[in-house]
Amino acid sequence: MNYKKFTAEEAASLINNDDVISLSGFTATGCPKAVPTALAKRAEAEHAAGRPFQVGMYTGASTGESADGCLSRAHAIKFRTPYQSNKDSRTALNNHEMEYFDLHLSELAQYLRYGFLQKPKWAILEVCDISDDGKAVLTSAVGISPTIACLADKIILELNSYHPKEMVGMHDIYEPLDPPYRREIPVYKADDRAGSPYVQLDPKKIVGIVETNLPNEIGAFTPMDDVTAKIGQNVADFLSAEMKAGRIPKEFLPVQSGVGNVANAVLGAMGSNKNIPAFNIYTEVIQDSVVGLIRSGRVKLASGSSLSLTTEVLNEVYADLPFFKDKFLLRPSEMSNNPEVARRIGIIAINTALEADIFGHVNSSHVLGTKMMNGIGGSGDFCRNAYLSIFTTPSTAKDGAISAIVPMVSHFDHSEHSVKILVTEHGIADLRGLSPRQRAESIITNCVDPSYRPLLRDYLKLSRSGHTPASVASALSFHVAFAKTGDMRQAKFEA
Ligand code: 0RQ
Repeated sequence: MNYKKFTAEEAASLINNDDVISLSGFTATGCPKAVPTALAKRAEAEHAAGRPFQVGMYTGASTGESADGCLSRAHAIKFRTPYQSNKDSRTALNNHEMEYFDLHLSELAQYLRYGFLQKPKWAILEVCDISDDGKAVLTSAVGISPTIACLADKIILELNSYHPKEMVGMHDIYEPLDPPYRREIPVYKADDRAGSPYVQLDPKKIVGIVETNLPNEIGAFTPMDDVTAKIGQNVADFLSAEMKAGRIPKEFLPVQSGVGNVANAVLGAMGSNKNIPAFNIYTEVIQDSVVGLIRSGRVKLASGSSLSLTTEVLNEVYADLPFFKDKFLLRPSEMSNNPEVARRIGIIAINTALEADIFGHVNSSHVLGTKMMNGIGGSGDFCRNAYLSIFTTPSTAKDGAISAIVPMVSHFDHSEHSVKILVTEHGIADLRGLSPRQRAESIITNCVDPSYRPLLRDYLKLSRSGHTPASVASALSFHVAFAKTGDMRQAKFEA
């Protein structure tokens, strides 16, 4: 191999204050780890010497402890997009220590190509193999790698031997042309391939390679409890009834499933429901439950932007690569989350809400209106364009002191026009074809925790006129009550 080998510290020493870096990966998988960690140490040393040191940072989605975590603690990030889910980066952005902007994940690659955002100087990519003519095999995620590899002035590679070179062929690397030359992405079924198994790099841009052997940093899921199990069962029962009614074709449709504990449980429940035939997944993050479903034959193929698997489960996949290799397709986020593809292939989108309101608006990103949790991620890419868009949430949080269903969402991500089905552990509100008044009735009856139903019915009585019976004076009364008393059940309404 002709490329220079160097240490992570030597690589980090090339990056200057105010540079813009961009990383491979999508969630805490497939991301470089050694160079960002060395960069955080460099930032700390620069700060200790009284010099400023901060970089702008683009990634496919979130990253893990060795990028978002240590760089946030080192106060080394000036601006950041499009998604995060790390405790320290959440703290930093909620404390205004970094400028963060949330973006639909499918949009970042084209935003960069269109010149809407500052061009990255550096692309730092995790690969499992690289040829002398620049053919790079990515590891367990793709994200925005093909785009940043093209746009960045310089490339640093982390050649991570934790990931087997034999995974070549699992990736489908494709970048669309930009308007006015763009054509449709040629994916007509979840398992269609459109691109190449590797990312073509310009060898002249590769400044060096850091050799590593480091696992991903995906945290464990909380075990399924009664509430998540019931939500999963409700979704599975609903989909099976839709099939019986002829509203989902008998072959079934590709499933997109969001991030987190609830989403993991929902997929598990769908796999156990024998009325639902074996299905394909067309999603962004492939989580643990999918691996078991592939083994049992309940999932035929999973296309996504990342294997967001815990280390134990990823090791299981790597140990049995001949079996799994043709059952996963890893694609750029611009392709996995593409609205055009989602609409064409008829995705059943299942995402998790933090909060929903009685009219069907959803907040996926902000706790109590102001504090960012993770971000919108890909939920907006899918829900607006899905064949059927389902949002799930436990009906309450914090031992019942918070109702996840409120008079009006405290932050707005997905509108009543995109949210078709709402599911909690109590039941299913099918909002298709309902007016705002009917939606409110359906959500209160089927989804709201019984301890909040009378309050929400009282709220609805406040406004007797108008198409949407909202009360401007009391719309955020649940949130006000929580701020004042620590319990939304103490809400008081103004006429
Ligand atoms: O807090 O951890 O302190 O107990 O929120 O709640 O029930 O564990 O939910 O792990 O399934 O994540 C929306 C965050 C759900 C995730 C979200 C508190 C609750 C708990 C987490 P604790 P759960 P999950 C694909 C698509 C947006 C992006 C997306 C997410 C914590 O699914 O980030 O969908 N989605 N992307 O107590 C205050 C409320 C609350 C609340 C729950 N109403 N108010 N706190 N909590 N409801 C992926 C990608 O895009 C990459």
